[in-house]
Amino acid sequence: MRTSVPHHGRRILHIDLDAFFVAVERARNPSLRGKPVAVGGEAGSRGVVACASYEARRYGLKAGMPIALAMKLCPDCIFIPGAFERYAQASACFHRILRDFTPDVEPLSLDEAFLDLTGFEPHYGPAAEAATRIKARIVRELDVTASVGIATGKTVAKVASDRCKPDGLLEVPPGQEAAFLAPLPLDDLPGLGDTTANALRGLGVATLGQLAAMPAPVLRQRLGWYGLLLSEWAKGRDSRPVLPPAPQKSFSRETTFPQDVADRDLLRATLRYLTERVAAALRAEGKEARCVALKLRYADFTTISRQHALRHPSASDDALFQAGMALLGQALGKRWDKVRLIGVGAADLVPADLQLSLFPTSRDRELSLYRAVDRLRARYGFLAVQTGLTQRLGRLYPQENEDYRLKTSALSR
Ligand code: TTP
Ligand code: MG
Repeated sequence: MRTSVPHHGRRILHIDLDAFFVAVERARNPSLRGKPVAVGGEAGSRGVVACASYEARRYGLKAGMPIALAMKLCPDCIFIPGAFERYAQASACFHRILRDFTPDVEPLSLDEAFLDLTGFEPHYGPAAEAATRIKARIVRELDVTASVGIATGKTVAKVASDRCKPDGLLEVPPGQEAAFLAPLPLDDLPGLGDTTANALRGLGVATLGQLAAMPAPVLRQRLGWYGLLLSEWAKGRDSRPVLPPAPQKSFSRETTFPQDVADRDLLRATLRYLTERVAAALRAEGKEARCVALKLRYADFTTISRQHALRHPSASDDALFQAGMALLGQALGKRWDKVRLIGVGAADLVPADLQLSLFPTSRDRELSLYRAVDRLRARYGFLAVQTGLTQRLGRLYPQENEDYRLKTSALSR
């Protein structure tokens, strides 16, 4: 139905969280509010600023600036080293909220996405109302503000959200795109790099209105097809669709040990932990795996990978772990040596069969148990529920955010 809507009738949202890393820090520590704050590197170190609060930006601080310079510009600024896991977690929550509103979400970065809300009026009211609800939900769940631009296409929506920061909402009505962009400098157009901007300025073009007015043959000659594309965008014409990412084909988690490991129990415990993470990720996506893979890297960096096909698709901790253990047993049977890295993956995915039958089978009971575990963990952190096996990892790894902090955090998906 939506494909029949012409491009100029679309309602595309661009949403971007405000001073994201700082906002996450402020949610945990409200005393940072209203003050110049920067996340990135340790104060006095050679790092750079990753994120500066709007108060700090008034002193000229911005992302990418060396900390040393930032300290000079704003001696009162509070510098925070930052913790990527926290931002990754907040980001996952942010993108989950967006997907609650529509599956048509194209994530752009940790704190940024496009949404296509065309045709959702009967459901959420006008797009601006939906945007207000999305913003409110993000504040409620993350205590972070967002800025939203709404337009008929991606380019104008993104420019609009940039221009209403922080905590803004700016809708460009259909037909107003070109007039909205016209007075803005070239740098405001996403996709227009420094080199092109300089080339255009050399031609006497300084604003998007002037770019839009350039004769096509001149642009074509100077900048090629790219020039024509930029000119279309500068006119506010952009029919590119919002593209949700392709469904994930596999899930995996791996970690490198702080020291090479010969202790089989420790290998088993780590495998158990990684498998639980993989299984939880599968369940969160409503998927089951037909194949389990084990990866081992020995101390001499030799790396092996072994797969095991499951008789029935599964997202059960135990079923996946048994398969992983069988693979580990076989691998170590062939070569018994110190292990540097261990990883587990789930592949050949199918949609989970979520129907519980009228007369519960043992599989159904297991499924309800895992759902309860997942709910507990969503509330109290991953370590709220542990098996005897994973508990011993506590001696090896520091805990952070109710989870073990492995050396290579299990971000690989
Ligand atoms: P941005 O959305 O570009 O910036 P921001 O959220 O800090 O501020 P705003 O959107 O309100 O202008 O980037 C999101 C996060 O990505 C940012 O908080 C920190 C991180 N980041 C870096 O680590 N290095 C960088 O150079 C940039 C630009 C961002
Ligand atoms: Mg941002």
